[in-house]
Amino acid sequence: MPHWGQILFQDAASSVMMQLISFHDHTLIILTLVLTVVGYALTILMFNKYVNRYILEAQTIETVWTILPALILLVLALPSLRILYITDEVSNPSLTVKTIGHQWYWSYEYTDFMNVEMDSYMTQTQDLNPGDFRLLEVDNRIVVPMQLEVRMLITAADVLHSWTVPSLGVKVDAVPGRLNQIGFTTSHPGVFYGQCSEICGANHSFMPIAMEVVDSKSFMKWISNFNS
Ligand SMILES: *[C@@H]1O[C@H](CO)[C@@H](O)[C@H](O)[C@H]1NC(C)=O
Ligand SMILES: [Cu+2]
Repeated sequence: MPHWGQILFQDAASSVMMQLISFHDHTLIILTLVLTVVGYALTILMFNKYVNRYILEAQTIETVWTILPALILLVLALPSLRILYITDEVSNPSLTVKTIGHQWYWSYEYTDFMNVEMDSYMTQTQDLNPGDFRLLEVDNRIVVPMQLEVRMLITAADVLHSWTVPSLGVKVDAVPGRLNQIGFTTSHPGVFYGQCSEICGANHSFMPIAMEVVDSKSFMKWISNFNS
């Protein structure tokens, strides 16, 4: 949940998001370094009239300023690729949930539990309770057990949507006729919010995602209520 004026990421609720935040900080440090060095060189150049007699055919400096940027790019690219592959990994999920984007709501199916199904519509502003978050609250939250790997299968029934939970580091396109997959493991219980992230029509802004992460006992209790 972001707060007013927040400029950085939401608190991480999964290990992937922790790594993404670390990567962001790492990139920002390198960016600052480059900006400082280039800024220093430019300033120095502007404030004196000297010229270098050996500026042409200067093999040494040209070697240095070719190799150095290449190394910097490598230091940015390798961790980025590593996280890309970690994000895609679905190794041993304990639960599969399927979500379908519709105009304009999400529906969820728990295929491991006799296909429990539900629609998840945004709570209208006039129906909010005190303390609720406007445009983020839904009537049926998706519930998942914490600290267990969950496999999400994501698709759409009509147009493109995108299922997104920023604090988990998850954003997956929901494409009609295609089943996308993502795995995530939450680190702690809580309610995590997201919003559809692919312009999908008039009510695109009004199909939020609210995910409740609870311990597995509470999850089993919640899911068994559907079958009774
Ligand atoms: C968008 O949602 C509002 C509120 O639920 C509804 O009144 C309106 O008809 C919807 N817009 C369209 C184009 O369906
Ligand atoms: Cu949308």
